[in-house]
Amino acid sequence: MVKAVAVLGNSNDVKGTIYFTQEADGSTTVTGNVSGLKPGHHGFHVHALGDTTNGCLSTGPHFNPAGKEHGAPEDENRHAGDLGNITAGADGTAKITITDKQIPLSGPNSIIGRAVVVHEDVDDLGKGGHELSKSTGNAGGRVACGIIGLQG
Ligand SMILES: [Cu+2]
Ligand SMILES: [Zn+2]
Repeated sequence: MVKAVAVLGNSNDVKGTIYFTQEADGSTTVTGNVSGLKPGHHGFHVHALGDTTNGCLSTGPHFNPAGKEHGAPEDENRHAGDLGNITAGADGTAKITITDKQIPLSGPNSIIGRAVVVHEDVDDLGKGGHELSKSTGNAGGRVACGIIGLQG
C-alpha cells in the first residue's frame, strides 16, 4: 500500500497536514485537517509542480496530464488535480475526506513530488462564467500549499 503526506506551509496563518493512501482498486483516499481558513468553501487542488521556491505560486497550474479543462471532481472533463472545494466551519477548520481515481501515488500519472494547494476563495468548478473558470475555477489566491511526499 502506497502512502504519502503533505505538510501545508508557505502561509502565515493556514496550517494543516494532508494524508494520501492508495487503495487496492487504484483510487486514492485523501484525509486531513486544514486550520486558519476563513469560514466557507476553498478550492483544493493538486498542482503540477513540487516547487515552492516562490511560495505556492511556483507550484504551477493544476495537474492536468490528459490536457482537459477545469471542472468538478465528478466531471468527465476535469483536470486530474481538480479535487473541488473543502469547507471551513466557523472555527476556520476544514476536515477533509476525499476519494478520487485520478490522483494515483504510483505509475506515470503519480502525484508524488507535486503539490497540494488550498485557495482563498471557492472553486466554481468550471461553471462560474468567469474568464478563469475553465482554467482555475477562479478560486483566488493560494493561501497554503505542501509538497506531496512518500510516507512509510
Ligand atoms: Cu489550485
Ligand atoms: Zn483544475
